[in-house]
Amino acid sequence: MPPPRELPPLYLRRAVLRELDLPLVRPFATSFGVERRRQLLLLSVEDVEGTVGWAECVAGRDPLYSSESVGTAREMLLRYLLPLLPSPAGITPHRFRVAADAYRGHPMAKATVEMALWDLSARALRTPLSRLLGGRVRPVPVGVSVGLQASPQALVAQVEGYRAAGYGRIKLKVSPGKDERYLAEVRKAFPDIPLWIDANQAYDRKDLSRLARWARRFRLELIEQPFPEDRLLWHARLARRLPSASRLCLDESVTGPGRLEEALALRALRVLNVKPGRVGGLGPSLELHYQASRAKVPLWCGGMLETGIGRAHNLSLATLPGFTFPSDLSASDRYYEEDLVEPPFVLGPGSTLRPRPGPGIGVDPVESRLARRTRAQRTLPLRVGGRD
Ligand code: OSB
Ligand code: MG
Repeated sequence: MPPPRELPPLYLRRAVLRELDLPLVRPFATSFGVERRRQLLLLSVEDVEGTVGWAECVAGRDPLYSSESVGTAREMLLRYLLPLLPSPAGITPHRFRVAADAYRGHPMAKATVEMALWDLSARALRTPLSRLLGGRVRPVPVGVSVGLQASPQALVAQVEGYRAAGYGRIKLKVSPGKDERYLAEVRKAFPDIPLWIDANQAYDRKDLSRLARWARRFRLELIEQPFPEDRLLWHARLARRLPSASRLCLDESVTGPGRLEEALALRALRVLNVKPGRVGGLGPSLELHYQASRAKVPLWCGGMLETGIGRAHNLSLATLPGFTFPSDLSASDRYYEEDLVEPPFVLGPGSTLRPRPGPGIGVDPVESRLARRTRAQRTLPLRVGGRD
């Protein structure tokens, strides 16, 4: 890994941690649960010049996708992580990461602070975050992730809607019982679309042969995280059985560079889904990008139903050269009636999303929407005695 680029230290004045509640345009069902609204933590950090950096925490209300939740992240942020910020020598995303490493786990909580510091650093330098990360401002290929539906017909109708809206590849959530018949109907209705599936760990090793069969029968381009997070060997076994046109992709299993090294050694993946909000932030994501690219494993950026703030971060990361597979970064109206940011993200030609050229992530929340959606708010003074 090349040494992290040293960013100028930031001198902070305050942080504001908000808890928001936003209704989704439609329920999002996965093998681990149904989300109807997104409850999220939103963090802003302000430096002594008054520049503000933003980030959102991807933890869900309940610990279903991973062990973290809004509650655990709130506790980590208020009690352990935000208190690391006041520093006489200033703070950078990397310095924060090193300090936060003293605490085990809680990558989503850590990522919230780390990513807000990246946005603030880029804004203070008046440069787009994508540039600061080593990407370039370019349209990013994207697709859409479709939740579990009540019937195969309902799923076909959803896919139809997204295809009409311009999405290229379609990722279907699957879970035991809502799989084969659903896939068969979608493949029949759309013989040629690029089709992915994501199981969020819901299958068992006894399902290995069925999964391999579906890969051929339904011409699946990608199978994401079929087995539990810690079952790298099962993933490696399935990867060996897949036709070359079907790639095994890991999401939850890849918690950081150490786990990726092991997964690569075992050949347990041929594509990597990176979610900066899940792996501890953008610094760790850059390491994963470097490692995967060196191993010739293509990447794409996953999503966690983020608002425009989190999506803008993800989009900045997805401008890096290794992100060649279409990312789970859809337009604002796929998630929310009214996104937090204005203008909303809209799907561009060829199923792409365009990062904003502005400094940092290039978007700000609309004050009135923030006020309307905020359920609780804590302001933390961060000034080091005597400064400012
Ligand atoms: O596994 O990719 C996932 C949403 C919540 C939790 C886990 C996942 C997802 C998605 C949504 O697939 C993708 C998006 O934000 O567009
Ligand atoms: Mg996934």
